[in-house]
Amino acid sequence: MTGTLITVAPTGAEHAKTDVPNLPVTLEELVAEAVACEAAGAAMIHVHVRGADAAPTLDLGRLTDTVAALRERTNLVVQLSTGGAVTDPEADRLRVLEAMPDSASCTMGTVNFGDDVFMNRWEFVVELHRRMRERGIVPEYEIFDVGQLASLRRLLDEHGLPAGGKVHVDLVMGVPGGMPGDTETLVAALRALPAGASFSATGIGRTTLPVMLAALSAGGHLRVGMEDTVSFARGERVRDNAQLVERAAAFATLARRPPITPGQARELIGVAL
Ligand code: KMH
Ligand code: ZN
Repeated sequence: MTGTLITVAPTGAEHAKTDVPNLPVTLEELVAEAVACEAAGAAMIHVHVRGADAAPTLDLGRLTDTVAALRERTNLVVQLSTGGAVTDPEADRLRVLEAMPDSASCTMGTVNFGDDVFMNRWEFVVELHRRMRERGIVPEYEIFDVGQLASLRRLLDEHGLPAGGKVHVDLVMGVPGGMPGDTETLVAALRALPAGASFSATGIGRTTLPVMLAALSAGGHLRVGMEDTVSFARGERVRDNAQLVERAAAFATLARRPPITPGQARELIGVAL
């Protein structure tokens, strides 16, 4: 694939609406952002939903409605987060799959997450992988630290390829407690990728641009969005998610790997057409 898959992660579970008023938290806000991001070059959306109080939730009804609305209004590959918020119980995180998205995230290990701990026990990871395969949902393996790539290779060796037969990894770099967001670490991670895997990368906060440029130069794909950064430049808040997608699309085009379409994204990661 010569183009660039741009995934938008518009909301996340960490930012509060009171701190970031333009964070999309209602279904209407989320769908409007998704439509604008698709027009700007995104092909996949990584979704966390919020409740009526704007707090993160894994409510199955809301997740199901969100998948339906995104499918109706966009052609984006719809990926639900099974990571949720650090406080979400495993059972709720597994239940996310019942909303039947095209894809879902699957984090490959436990990591310190700022002052919190993002728990991903081995048995839980295996269960996520198994249930996704059973339902034909394509995983995106989320990697917060380089050692988690060894766990991914173990998972594939012991439990086989995921639904769709392709392996797609997202390197989440620059989380305090995880791997740093720099070129040296990106290269180390690429050396540890399973053979034949495709990858995207995202840099949290001020690592956004260095990670984006390093990933592009290494032939990788990009994830951007207000889940990962709410500042566009020093002292300048992000206008909206489309602004981040537009910048990623511009860099990808300059690098002669322009954004791919949602159809090409399905082919890349193995989502049934
Ligand atoms: N919110 C983080 C604790 C994922 O979406 O799978 C986990 C996260 C990863 O965002
Ligand atoms: Zn997420």
